[in-house]
Amino acid sequence: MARLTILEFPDPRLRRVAEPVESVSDRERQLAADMLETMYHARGIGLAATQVNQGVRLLVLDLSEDRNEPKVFINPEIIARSGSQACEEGCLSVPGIYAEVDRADKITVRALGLDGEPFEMEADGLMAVCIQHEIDHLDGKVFVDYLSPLKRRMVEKRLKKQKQRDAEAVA
Ligand code: GNR
Ligand code: NI
Repeated sequence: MARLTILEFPDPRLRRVAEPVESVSDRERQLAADMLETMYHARGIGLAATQVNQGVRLLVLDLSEDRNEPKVFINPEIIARSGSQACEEGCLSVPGIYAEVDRADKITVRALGLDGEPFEMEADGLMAVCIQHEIDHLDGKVFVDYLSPLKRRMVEKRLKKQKQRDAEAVA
């Protein structure tokens, strides 16, 4: 297993649209294991392959308290959605920034598992938010895209300042 580097907004590589996996192989199983290790280390509840610079439609998540219920979705598709909810979102690619986003409240997602077999799952609450957030990453979208242009500029400024401070601290 290996920990991977998480790209940070506004890295243009976060804008790439990921390609479907043609057949699930050891390559995808290794990537999923590395992404889970990366996600657990960063204390996130989800991670999309786009965030670790891999252009394939694969995401991982674990919303359990004990961090022992990893889930892997390959070529995920939302096949039904209903209702709406507003959730305060964060993102490992936008560190330290939190903002409310409106999403569907209930979804049904279809995907392939690590065994290559299709499955369907219903999700609501935070699980539904997380799956929508991760599929957005696979489509080159980041949650700050939903903010007003003004708020988004404030986020960009804050991240730039933080990066400068980080660089000065190392120097
Ligand atoms: O760790 C994460 N927490 C989170 C909280 C509210 C809504 C979405 C998320 S996903 C995020 C991890 C991440 O950036 N996944 O892409
Ligand atoms: Ni994210």
